[in-house]
Amino acid sequence: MGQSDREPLPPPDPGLPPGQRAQRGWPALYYGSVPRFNRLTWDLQVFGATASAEKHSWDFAAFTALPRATVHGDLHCVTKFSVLGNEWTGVPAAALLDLAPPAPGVTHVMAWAEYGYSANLPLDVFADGRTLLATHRDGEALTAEHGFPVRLIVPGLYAWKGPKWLRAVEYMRADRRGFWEERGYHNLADPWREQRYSHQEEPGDGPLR
Ligand SMILES: Nc1nc2c(c(=O)[nH]1)N[C@H]1C(S)=C(S)[C@@H](COP(=O)(O)O)O[C@H]1N2
Ligand SMILES: [Mo]
Repeated sequence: MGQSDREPLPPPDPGLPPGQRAQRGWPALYYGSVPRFNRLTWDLQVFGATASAEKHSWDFAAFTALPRATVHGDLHCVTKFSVLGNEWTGVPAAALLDLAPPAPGVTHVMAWAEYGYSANLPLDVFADGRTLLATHRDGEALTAEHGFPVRLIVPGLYAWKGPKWLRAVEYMRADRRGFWEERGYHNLADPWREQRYSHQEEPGDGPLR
């Protein structure tokens, strides 16, 4: 019997990336302060190099009606703790890309949060089926300090790549560094390769600072 005749095996538990330790509970970590949510003024925007050249936006009611999915994803903080075994529910980034298609030539996105926090991602990472605009963890709505009403979850990367209090996604035709990537953290942030700091970057890993 050939390999292709077998039932696919479930993916193995990836465990802890090098240099990380499992954290009990769920600490909240953020730069600055927790923004206050205002249902009347909140929106989520997609701007930059969209296919239509128009900005897209959803108010809170419209955002709540978007397609939803659940993914499993560990949260690896670059300060070396990992919160394992989370189940996230929210809007797949891929669904946002369908609703607000990028123009040809878009290679990266910038995810923007309240107060100007930002994180850059390659478009293919953003489009990955596990990347989620998460509203719930383990079935419960995010609390304010964990990003209510919505945060980005990028399970394969260090957690700073997932802005809490997400407000916008910018489509870009070239890479540009986000908040921590400008302040000494690695442009790519793969925890399995321990890409923690920008001094570890190889030529081509990111734009010059
Ligand atoms: N808006 C915003 N999002 C953010 C941060 C932040 O400072 N501001 N910190 C990041 C970092 S470094 C980590 S480790 C995770 C922490 O998520 P948690 O507080 O829910 O554990 O949020 C990420 N998202
Ligand atoms: Mo972090």
